[in-house]
Amino acid sequence: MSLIASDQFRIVVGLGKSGMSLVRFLARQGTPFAVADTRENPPELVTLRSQYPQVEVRCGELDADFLCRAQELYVSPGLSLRTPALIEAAARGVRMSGDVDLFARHAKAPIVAITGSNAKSTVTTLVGEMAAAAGKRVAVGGNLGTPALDLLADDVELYVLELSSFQLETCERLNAAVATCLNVSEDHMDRYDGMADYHLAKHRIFRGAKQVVVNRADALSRPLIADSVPCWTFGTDKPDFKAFGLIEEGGEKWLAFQFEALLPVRELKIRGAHNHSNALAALALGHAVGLPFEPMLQTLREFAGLAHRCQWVGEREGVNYYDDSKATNVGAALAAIEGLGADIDGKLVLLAGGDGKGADFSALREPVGKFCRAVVLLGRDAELVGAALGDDVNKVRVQTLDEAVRKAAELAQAGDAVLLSPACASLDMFKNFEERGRLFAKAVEELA
Ligand code: UMA
Ligand code: ADP
Repeated sequence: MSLIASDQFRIVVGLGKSGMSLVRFLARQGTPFAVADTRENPPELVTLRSQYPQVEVRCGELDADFLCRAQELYVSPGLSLRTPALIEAAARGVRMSGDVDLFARHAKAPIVAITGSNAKSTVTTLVGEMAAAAGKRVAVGGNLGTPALDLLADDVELYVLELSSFQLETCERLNAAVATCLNVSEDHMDRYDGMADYHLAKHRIFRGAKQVVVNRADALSRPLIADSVPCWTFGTDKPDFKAFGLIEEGGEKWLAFQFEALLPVRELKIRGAHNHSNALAALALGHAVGLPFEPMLQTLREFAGLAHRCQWVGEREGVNYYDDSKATNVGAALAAIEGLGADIDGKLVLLAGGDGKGADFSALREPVGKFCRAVVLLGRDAELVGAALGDDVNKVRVQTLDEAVRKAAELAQAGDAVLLSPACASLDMFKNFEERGRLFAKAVEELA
């Protein structure tokens, strides 16, 4: 394949899952391209070499001169655009793009676009299941599951995409039928220059959106858009016009739209105030794209939640064990501690720590003081988390997850819950959050 600069030539930067979806897409389109990855042995190298042996691949440190042979780069969400070679290529006039940008240019069906610091996967899955229950041919993916470009198909009637701030950085204009930023709390501070920078990346989701959904409880979820763009809201307070919320009727709480009660929260399988908010967000998004209420409510009655999100994994001697391994930031752990803490008779024994991604853990201090009997700390940033919690709570430092579970079992009393909600990423000790959750459940199973 020739490497002469042309207005057709592209380079895929990053050969992971999304990079490989770009390779498939560009090959299908007949666009000439090459691949680069800073890693010597990127995850999809073997697949690429066997399926597309003619494609040039450059592994190791990025070479700006090589990148400048392309008119456009498709950069992995795993790489910051502030990587020096990418800055240089951009300065020399190469356009920066990504898989979601390309997806948006080619998708023919409406897009429901979902970002936020937390609850993305839960709400994305819910909206996907609601659409399927309403009889739509729906394709669900993005940051969760299948990469966006692999979803493109002529017969799809609705796309539901979970999008990370990383993916949005390279997305110029998504033109979603409805877009939401569910909530914004500190995350990925090792990649962004503070909260304003992170917020800006997330809010790119609203570019070209035809409707928006806003969280009434989170001012940072509200986009700067023209008044003419229809805006639906959700929140766990009483709803008003164009709003989803909670109302009291017959002595119990109901999910409601405007003044109409839809479903008693007792019929939801997912628990905690944060999940009421998630159910309402999904209803708002589904309603915005015309899904009828009945199949949406049926989905809410049946949805038992995703694995590793406050998932019950066992009971020993009156103590329940919950896997919330997906709580990889402070906001998520807060929701779990407050949600579960208020829901049980006893106290929580919390397992926390891992790769803290530069976060400030001080917001955990008060809810931990209120709801936790003890905290078992593990992982690279255990000391940082421990220091932020202060000295009023019993803290125990351990080296392994097995040891953490055994320690937690000793500390917990009947009626308590042991909660793995680390407020940190897992990558310092585990392959991913799924592995951390699976090993937690296994350790619980192995308790004598
Ligand atoms: N990397 C390099 N050099 C490169 C490219 C990547 O060192 O040239 C490293 C980076 O540390 C990077 C990691 O490899 O973080 C993964 O990059 P990748 O290109 O191999 O990633 P993919 O397999 O394409 O996965 C990406 C998303 N990963 C990230 O954003 C880090 C996946 O989200 C997503 O599911 C997938 O595309 C399909 O769309 C994962 C994720 O952790 C689940 N997302 C973050 C989150 O949810 O918090 C944002
Ligand atoms: P994401 O895809 O954004 O990481 P998930 O649906 O996978 O979101 O949930 C991740 C974590 O966030 C869960 O472990 C849960 O404890 C927490 N969480 C769920 N809903 C909310 C919410 N509405 N607000 C804050 N945290 C939440």
